[in-house]
Amino acid sequence: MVQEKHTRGRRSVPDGRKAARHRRKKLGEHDRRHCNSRLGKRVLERFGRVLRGKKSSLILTHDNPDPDALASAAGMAFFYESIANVPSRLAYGGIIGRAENRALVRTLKLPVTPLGRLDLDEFDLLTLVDTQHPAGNHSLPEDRTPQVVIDHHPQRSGDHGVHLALVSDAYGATSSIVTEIIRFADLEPDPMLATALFYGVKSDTQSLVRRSTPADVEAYRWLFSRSDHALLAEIEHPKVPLSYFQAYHTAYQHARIYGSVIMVDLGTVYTPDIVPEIAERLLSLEQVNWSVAIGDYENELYVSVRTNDRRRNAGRQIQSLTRDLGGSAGGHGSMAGAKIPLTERSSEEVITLREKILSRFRGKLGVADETESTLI
Ligand SMILES: [Mn+2]
Repeated sequence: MVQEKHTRGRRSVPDGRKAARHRRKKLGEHDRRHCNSRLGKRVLERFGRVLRGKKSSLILTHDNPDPDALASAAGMAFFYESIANVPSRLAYGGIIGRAENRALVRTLKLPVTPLGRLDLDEFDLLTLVDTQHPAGNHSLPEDRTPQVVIDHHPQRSGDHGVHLALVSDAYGATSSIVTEIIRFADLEPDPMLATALFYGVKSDTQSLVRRSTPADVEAYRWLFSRSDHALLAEIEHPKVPLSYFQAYHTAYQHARIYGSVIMVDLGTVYTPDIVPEIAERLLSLEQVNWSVAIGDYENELYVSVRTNDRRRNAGRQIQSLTRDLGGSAGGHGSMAGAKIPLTERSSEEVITLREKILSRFRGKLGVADETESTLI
């Protein structure tokens, strides 16, 4: 039993040297010193072509950006500045709500601006990070096409007109892709940027425990020695507002368990990213394999789904369950989210919608006939 576990562990995280030797075979002579990278060897040339003659770049994250998105944006700004002298503005839609994310921006002094305060016409280079044009979870107007897209979510169709798309779910974090780009260019990030990227990889992969690949392990290792661990500790253990404890109180009070599924309607939340955080927390309950949390913020209903059932795909579940509700949805194997507009719905319709979503999940997850029990 112990032996079997050991073998399985080794298979999922292959020996670094062996993996490097394997990759070295696939890459050309020129790239030998970057043998850990999975990017094509022409990636720098491709960036060179896109950046040629550009004066001003805008790097946009997905709405309500997480550390991976923010760090990736900062990393790309550093890359553009270093290889082509092109200055960037970093922008996001929605809000930076989670205490850790606010601490990341504050502590590392990331110069991010809400997209609404910027004039898109002032930029001749548009980059999307940690999202894709058709994903629908960012604030880039439909009629704008980014020239560059860097993302680790499953590839979406319809990304037409993009010059350079580095989209691969062979990475657990966009920060890992950005780190490879930086290494490819032989650049050395300062400790602030290294810390941001390190936290991006760490938080998106839950310290390499979930959804991590050898590429993430390599980025993590490389960034670890360059990070400022005192700053990192400040970011990871921030002070939180009173509303944070109130949100958890609501969650524990209203959570309902149906067999191996736990669900909660959080009502109106103080920040959208408390919804996935609570879904994540509830999944840690013994015997629970699925958690669903919903909550509204500024006339939008946020839905988060988490699972530790490796045979099922949370992203597919949420897409099939929310497709007809007029929102956008996306996600990976174990985590997914959706956002449904509530404007143009009466308060009665909103109540019905919330109940409908939760009951659809119960049906789809096969617990419609399970008796309901409370968490506390
Ligand atoms: Mn990410």
